[in-house]
Amino acid sequence: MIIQDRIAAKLPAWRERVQRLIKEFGSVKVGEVTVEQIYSGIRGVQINVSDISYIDPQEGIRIRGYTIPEILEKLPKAQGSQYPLAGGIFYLLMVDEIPSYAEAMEVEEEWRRRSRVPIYVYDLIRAMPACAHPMTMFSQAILALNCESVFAERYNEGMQKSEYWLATLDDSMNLVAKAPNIAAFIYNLRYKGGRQTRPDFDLDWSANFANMLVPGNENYRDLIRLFIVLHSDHEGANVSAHTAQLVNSALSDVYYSTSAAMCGLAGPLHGLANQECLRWLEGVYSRFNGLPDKDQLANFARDWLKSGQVIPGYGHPVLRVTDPRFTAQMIFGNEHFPDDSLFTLAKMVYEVVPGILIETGKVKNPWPNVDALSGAIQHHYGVNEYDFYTVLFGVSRIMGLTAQSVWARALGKPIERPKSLTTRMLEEIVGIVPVSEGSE
Ligand code: CMX
Repeated sequence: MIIQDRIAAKLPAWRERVQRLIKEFGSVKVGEVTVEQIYSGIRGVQINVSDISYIDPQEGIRIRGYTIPEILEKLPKAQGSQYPLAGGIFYLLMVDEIPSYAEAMEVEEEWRRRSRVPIYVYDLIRAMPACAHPMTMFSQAILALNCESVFAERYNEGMQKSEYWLATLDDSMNLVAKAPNIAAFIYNLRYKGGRQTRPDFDLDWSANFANMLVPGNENYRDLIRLFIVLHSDHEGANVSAHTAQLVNSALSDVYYSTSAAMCGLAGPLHGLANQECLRWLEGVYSRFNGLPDKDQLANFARDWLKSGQVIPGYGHPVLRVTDPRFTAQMIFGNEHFPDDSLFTLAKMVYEVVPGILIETGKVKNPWPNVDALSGAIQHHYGVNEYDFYTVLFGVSRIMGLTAQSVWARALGKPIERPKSLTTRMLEEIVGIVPVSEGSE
């Protein structure tokens, strides 16, 4: 398999770099942790190394060193399209090189061969109650696939540690290959009366996924090609990425770890924000019976904040500028449907809301993140069942999550085990209570 061969060729040098850091510089301090950081979501504490992607607060994400515009320009394009092949972004995430068209297509061909989803997964999804959120269905379906895990099987047979990454890669390829079929099945079962569109193996991976959701729409295929690139990875320490790393570090296979990551992505402060965004935009639209003017929107946003709620799609724990993934979607919308009503409203929100968030004096980043637009764009193509948006996000994010797992196992990362303290211990450390007997 092409990705396996390329990683294998790079591994000795990577292992040497990491081993040198641990052996020669293992005792060098990287940072310090404050009491405030412990109480505020271990914010900014460096807990992990991931070479797959990095977020610069002032610039946004770089995937394997490339910015979003560079990636969109350099990755090989699907035939007849100016948007990249998913096989190309996966290759970049995994191998750390921009692939040729032939290399990206080889990955896509491999996915095609692995794409069949066992019937029990569909049975499980069908058996879930009507109240189950699509993310619950998606996470459960991924978990059920654990029956197929190459890693679990080989581990039981006594696989060598040096081969963990190979089995993890095998599982990852299988999971990515099957994810679009599972997601489309959930969508059509939940919202389209169970009328499924069969996979079209003449289409590239993204276009095939798009076609199973919105059949026969070339522009929607391009949107999904773009969407997959934009959502594929966002550093190693956000909720879903960190969850996947933590679970996978216990040598739970990627079906366990990705399913767990999807549960984190399903939170309204993380991936569910795209669903919340569209709900918010629709709420504004119906409140004003159409587009408000800017003053009306500003007052609405102020009242919303006063009621104690967040404005979804705005803010970020790391970013301090407009998310370049938001900008890429804005360019797409302006090219394809500049006058769409919800898209126009989303643009107006971008002009008005940052100023309102700045007024609060507490929001560290008043600018939009990726979620501020993705729902409005899906809505344009008729995918207005916003409960489903985080599943779309999840299908793409599986690529980054699994790339991180493959490299973590390849570099021999051990099980994660940070340490927790008691409040009393912290009070002792800061010196406001005497050190108890028996403590140091
Ligand atoms: N609307 C209202 N208040 C906001 C806000 C927003 N969009 N963004 C931040 N704030 C508030 C916080 O709730 C916090 O208030 P309190 O001190 O009263 O608790 C204060 O501003 C400071 O927060 P921050 O340091 O600027 O932001 P955090 O790192 O704590 O939180 C995030 C980041 C994304 C959870 C937050 O900005 C938010 O809730 N945004 C809306 C939801 C959203 O868009 N999430 C998607 C994130 C993208 C992703 O998952 O990758």
